[in-house]
Amino acid sequence: MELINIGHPFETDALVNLENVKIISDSIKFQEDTQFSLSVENVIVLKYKMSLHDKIYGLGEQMRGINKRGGLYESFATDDPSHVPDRVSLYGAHNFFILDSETLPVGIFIDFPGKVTFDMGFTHKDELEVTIQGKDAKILWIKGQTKLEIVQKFLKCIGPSFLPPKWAFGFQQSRWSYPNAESVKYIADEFDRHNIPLDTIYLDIDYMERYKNFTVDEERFPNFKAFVKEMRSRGIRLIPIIDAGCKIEEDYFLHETGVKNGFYCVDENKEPFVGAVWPGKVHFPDFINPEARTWFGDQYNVLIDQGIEGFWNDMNEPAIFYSEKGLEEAIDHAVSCKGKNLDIQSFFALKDKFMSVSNSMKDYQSFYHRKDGQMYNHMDLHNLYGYNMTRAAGEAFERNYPAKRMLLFSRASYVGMHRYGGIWTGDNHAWWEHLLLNVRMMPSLNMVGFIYSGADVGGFGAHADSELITRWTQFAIFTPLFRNHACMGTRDQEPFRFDEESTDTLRNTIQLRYALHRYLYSEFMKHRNNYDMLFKPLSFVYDDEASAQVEDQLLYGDGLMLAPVYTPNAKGRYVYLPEDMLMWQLKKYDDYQMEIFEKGHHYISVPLEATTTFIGKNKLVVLNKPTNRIENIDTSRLFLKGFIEDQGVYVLYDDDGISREPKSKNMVITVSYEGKELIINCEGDQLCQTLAYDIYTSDQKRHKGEYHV
Ligand code: MIG
Repeated sequence: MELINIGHPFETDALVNLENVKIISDSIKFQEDTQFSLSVENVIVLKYKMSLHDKIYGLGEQMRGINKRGGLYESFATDDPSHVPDRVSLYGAHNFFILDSETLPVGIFIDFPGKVTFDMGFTHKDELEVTIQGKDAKILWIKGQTKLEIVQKFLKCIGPSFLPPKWAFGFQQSRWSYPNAESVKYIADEFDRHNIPLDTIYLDIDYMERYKNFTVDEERFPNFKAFVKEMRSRGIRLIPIIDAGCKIEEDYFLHETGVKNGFYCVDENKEPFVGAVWPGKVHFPDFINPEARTWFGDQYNVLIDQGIEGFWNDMNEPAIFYSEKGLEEAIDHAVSCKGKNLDIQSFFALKDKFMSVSNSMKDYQSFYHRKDGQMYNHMDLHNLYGYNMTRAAGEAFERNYPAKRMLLFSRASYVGMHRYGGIWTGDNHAWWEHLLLNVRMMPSLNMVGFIYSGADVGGFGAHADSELITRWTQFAIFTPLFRNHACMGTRDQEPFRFDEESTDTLRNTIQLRYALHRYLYSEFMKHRNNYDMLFKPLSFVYDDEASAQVEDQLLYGDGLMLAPVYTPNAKGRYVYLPEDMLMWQLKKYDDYQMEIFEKGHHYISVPLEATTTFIGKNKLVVLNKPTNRIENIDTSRLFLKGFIEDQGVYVLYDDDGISREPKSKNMVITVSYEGKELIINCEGDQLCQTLAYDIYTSDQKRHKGEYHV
């Protein structure tokens, strides 16, 4: 691994472990090593001539496929809810990609806090061109024998993911908004009445008093502390939202202390910059300044003291609906048009004037951050904003609650933020295309450290139908963050809102998530601790060309392949098996079909009531009996499934799920087969009493029984 510093790069703290990295001072080595050309003028440009078979993976939260070749992408954290195919930037800035070339793959990370564009063979089909909007950047490049090796080296450089508490692996229900205590209670009651597992309910912006961070509206949530406690006694945790913009209001503690201490971003006159978001006019905390981070992070205590154990940070690109200046200009423009006979060009100019008032580059250029006595224009550090908001919270939790894990995730992010929190993928839609996008994005998010992540299940914008929700839920039981969330004004989409059949299927599917809890947690923790990807494209493990073509299946953890259904009215789908595998199709955790399929392409039937997965050769999966809350899961009796040719070993990991530095326990399950009897053996920590097994061997025999640990 080598790192070149060009100019005087701003320290983003993305790279925290440079143990095995050589620091290089001239660019010749980079060019020789990577075959990229590098030019530094007002901007930095990297170019590479691709050959026919080169593929590109990575870029984290981005549109398009698993193979990113042929597209145009931009790293510039953007609040835009319209994730259409040609959208070039979403909420994250994840400048890491692997060029999988015919010679050797190389991974490249551009550590630069401003805008970067990635023309991955878009303008010219065989030219890769990266443009960094500045003269100062760090470029890290990593060589390795395989793509996976490169990713693992990179993940070591950026450090391990934050640890979510175990309960954060339960099902989570959200909506913009459950506006008062009654509506929250109603949701909890309905989940219980329908016997659907649930661990958290989200509080969107309406819980606050006039959208003021760290306040609770007393009319809608009277005696909030007691309410949090009451819900907690039912095993449900409430997760409030925090926005980046802080309301300007006299006597509001956050406003007063922020202004007094100079903790807000400033305009060119060093006055706090004014923008407008949900609360109306706001100031934006200067998260780049470590003191401001400490101050803001400590504010979460207001809610933590009332029993809150998790948060989601929103609007931190930052989203700016308008600035005073921008709005004034637009209004002036409109006034000047009044009474005139507008030609079409002028009409559209008028319309665009208002459309471009939000998230405008002019506004981003007009405010500043301050750190160590220096001023930085926001444009130059734009992509660090959401990262440092979440860092402010994460650092504070660690400082103030060193013994305990908190749930935390963010909308905007930069590489390195995963050490403090996860991400959700923002305002997607109830579109089948966005279910597929969710599938394709999981591995690229894992490539940049975001292992605790997920999409709004069922889609945020637009009305969802029961079939879409069902198929989406069947995939999302595997995503660590498993949350159904919807936009204001859309149809209710909680799992019990549709017909009885759909409720039954959704209950069974969510129960399956809880039945897989021991396994999913074990896989999450092992992959996190080993700097590995939890979701992998097939081509990261299998090197045949057919695997490289697969854009709609994923390898999950160590042993499963997922082949989700992402089209309406599907009775079946094509699946590519990179080796012989055992299809495991589940209507319920204890009602399933298994069938061995040979390596190759198959058309398989995919009933709407069933989640379809595949178990790899010599792989094992562990299940537990589901309950309606993660914390009530009984683990004395576990169920072992598998597909064994000669021997499979599964290491079941567990810990207390709440300590920051947990003591790990490992039970090693070995299943051997020599053509006669199946031999099961457990060693290490005793994580259950009984293992009820149902295992297929590659000679088409099925073995059922019980093993006492
Ligand atoms: O401008 O808080 O992505 O999840 O429900 C919309 C309201 C602000 C955007 C988030 C979404 C959330 C919504 N927020």
